[in-house]
Amino acid sequence: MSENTPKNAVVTGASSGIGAATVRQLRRDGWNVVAVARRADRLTALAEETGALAFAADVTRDDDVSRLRDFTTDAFARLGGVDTVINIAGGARGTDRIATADADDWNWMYQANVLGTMNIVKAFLPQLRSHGHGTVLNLTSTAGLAAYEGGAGYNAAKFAQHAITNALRLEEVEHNVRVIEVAPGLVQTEEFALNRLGGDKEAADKVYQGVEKPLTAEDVADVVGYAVGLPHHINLDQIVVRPVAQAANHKLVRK
Ligand code: 8X3
Repeated sequence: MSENTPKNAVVTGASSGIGAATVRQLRRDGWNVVAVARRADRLTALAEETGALAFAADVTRDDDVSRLRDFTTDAFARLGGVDTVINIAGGARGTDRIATADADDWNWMYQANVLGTMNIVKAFLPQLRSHGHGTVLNLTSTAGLAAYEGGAGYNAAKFAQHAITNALRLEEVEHNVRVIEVAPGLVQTEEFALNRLGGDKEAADKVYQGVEKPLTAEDVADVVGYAVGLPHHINLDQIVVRPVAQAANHKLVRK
């Protein structure tokens, strides 16, 4: 590894799905990882399995984020400091149309996807700048690139997260901070659709029904690991990743 090869990462949303798969991928690739999520029990199991360090925190809470920053600073102090921040925490709640939109769901989605990303980036930017070869990767969604019926609240949050990713790339270029967006389409994880649909397993299963091969969390983690593992002067600005069966958000082949 050259001296500019990134190797010390913070990964949020690590308790399940793409976040947990990303922690596993990075550990396999030889990274030091601080894995972050609210659910301590799941994090502990992941830490035991992978050798990542676990830190339980809610990315929407300022005090949690400050404690996370301090913990990570200490953890990576003798390893060259944090060089990579991967924002995977977030998610969807509800599929209501605007006519019946639930403001609490919208508020939760804005907090988790947008303010959570902002809080984490803001907390670690001073260290990424002083490192000299920092990377931020934000996991957005194809829902942040095109709107769809029943998607408005999630679309609004993901369009916003996509926008702050673009602004960040412009703002931080003088500090040599690389900013990557990974925007997945249909990914079958244990929790995404279940959370969105209020725990209705049958409805969640229908989201993927008949789709020959939806993406898996591991597929997306593979892409994330590739993007952050590239030499630092290469910036994959935006990676859109879908299953082949999904030619566009609204064009999904079901057999
Ligand atoms: C998930 C993609 O199509 O469910 O972020 O909005 S979609």
